[in-house]
Amino acid sequence: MTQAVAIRRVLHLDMDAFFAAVELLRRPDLKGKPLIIGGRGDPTRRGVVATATYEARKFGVRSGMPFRTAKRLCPDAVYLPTDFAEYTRWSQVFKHAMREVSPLFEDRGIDEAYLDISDLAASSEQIGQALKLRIERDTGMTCSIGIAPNKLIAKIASDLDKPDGLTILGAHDIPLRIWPLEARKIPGIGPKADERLRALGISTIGELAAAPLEHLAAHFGAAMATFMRAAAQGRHDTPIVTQREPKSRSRETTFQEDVSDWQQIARTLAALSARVAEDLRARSYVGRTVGIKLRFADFHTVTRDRTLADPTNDARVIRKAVFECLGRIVLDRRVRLLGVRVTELSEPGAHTLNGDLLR
Ligand code: DCP
Ligand code: CA
Repeated sequence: MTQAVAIRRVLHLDMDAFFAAVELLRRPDLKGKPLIIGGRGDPTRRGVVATATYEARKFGVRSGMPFRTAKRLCPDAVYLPTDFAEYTRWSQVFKHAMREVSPLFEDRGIDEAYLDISDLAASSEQIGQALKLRIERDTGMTCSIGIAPNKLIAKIASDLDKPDGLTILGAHDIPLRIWPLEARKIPGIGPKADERLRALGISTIGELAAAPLEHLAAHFGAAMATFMRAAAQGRHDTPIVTQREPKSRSRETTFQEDVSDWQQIARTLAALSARVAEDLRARSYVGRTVGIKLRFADFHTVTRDRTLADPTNDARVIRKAVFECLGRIVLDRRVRLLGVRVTELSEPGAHTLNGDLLR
């Protein structure tokens, strides 16, 4: 008797030179030029490259590189500052297109996400092509897609034919397409682990797949050894995690006794702002609209909100907006409850973004 084994199809999508591609939407005159995005966009000041166009990458410019080094490698590049609010906005556009393909969507940061397309009727080729077209139509930007039997191989696949790639791999393609790659192409194998693998004579994914488990475990511990070898063999079955984005974060407090002291109201709102900011930072969210809620002793409740130019999780920015909202309420009665809420949240992403973008 044969039993049908459901073959998973996981799609990983990664936008091409994302920050730079967004900048080119409003500066099409810069198309084809080496372009570097980062910090304040001023190469005479200290800064780090967030990303560079493929034209600049030809000179060796890479994400995370100091401006100084980039300038030496590619003296003629054009520099632009990062505009995180704009990247977040476009991030939501391509993710919306993905969610329409399937609700089995996993957000992995500002410019990448997974979809589980196992149960769709269309072929992987059709799904991948249609999604690329839709995103190009909606955003004017290209992306690279990998489709494979699991998340890990799909992510490696999306990187194989960048930019504007579509790479579809079945289990049978793994020996030919994945095994020749360097072991550090496996997400989770960093430069240190890679170096230690090389010391053991293992430099490719194929060599890792064939290494005896005990041998690996002796150097990396059982858990890491098992993960690495299974990943290299194409065995990796973590599911798509479809966490719904929270719509808002808020904190409120009810006084033991109703208050009329303005100082105490201000202090309480400042503390609530700090707690909401901390909560946002802990979850790596930024929010665009800050609001307050104030309930008087007679239960009459008023709210005010203010939308910021840039999404934030900075306590000082939130507190300032909160006080502006407070200024729009007439405090003519005793106050029973105060609340602070930040809405229109977005996720800066799983990437280690350059420090000036976050926090
Ligand atoms: N980023 C950053 N600092 C880094 C790495 C990335 O600020 N050290 C930002 C800028 C990138 C975005 O995150 O545009 C996405 O990162 P990717 O690694 O996916 O790089 P790109 O999208 O720029 O290029 P690629 O075409 O290689 O995906
Ligand atoms: Ca990218």
